[in-house]
Amino acid sequence: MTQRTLVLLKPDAVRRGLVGEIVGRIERKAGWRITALELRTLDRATLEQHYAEHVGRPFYEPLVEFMQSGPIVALVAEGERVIEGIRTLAGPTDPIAAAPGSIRGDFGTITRENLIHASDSEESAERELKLFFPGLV
Ligand code: FUP
Repeated sequence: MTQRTLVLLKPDAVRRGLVGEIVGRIERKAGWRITALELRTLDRATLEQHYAEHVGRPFYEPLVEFMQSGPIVALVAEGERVIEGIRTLAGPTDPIAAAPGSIRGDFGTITRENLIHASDSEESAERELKLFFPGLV
């Protein structure tokens, strides 16, 4: 089943020079392709929509601040079961709980700065792709 998903490489990943490392892991999966990629700094309005489900949680404000703290890389990846697949490459939200070999497990320590966002379902992917790449057909 070919799918499309939205990936964000967060400001910590860009600051630490890990873009190539993370994009390389996505590219190396057989048959997956990057079909859009852009470095950009996010505004609050975009982040409020992106993280709408977390409004009111204690980590929400620091998360939105952090996500505006520097440029991010937004990309679209396409391929066989890519939604579930990139979530597996990323590992769970808490990088200390994430297995070595996963992106968060290999490079992260604290939950807020966990390097990567990837859509968690087909519904989220559709919504997030529209938000970040509205021109995409
Ligand atoms: P994930 O789907 O793994 O990206 O994680 P969530 O959608 O649950 O959370 C989104 C982001 O909020 C995380 F990537 C980091 C941040 N967060 C915190 O800072 N603290 C928490 O306790 C939970 C999430």
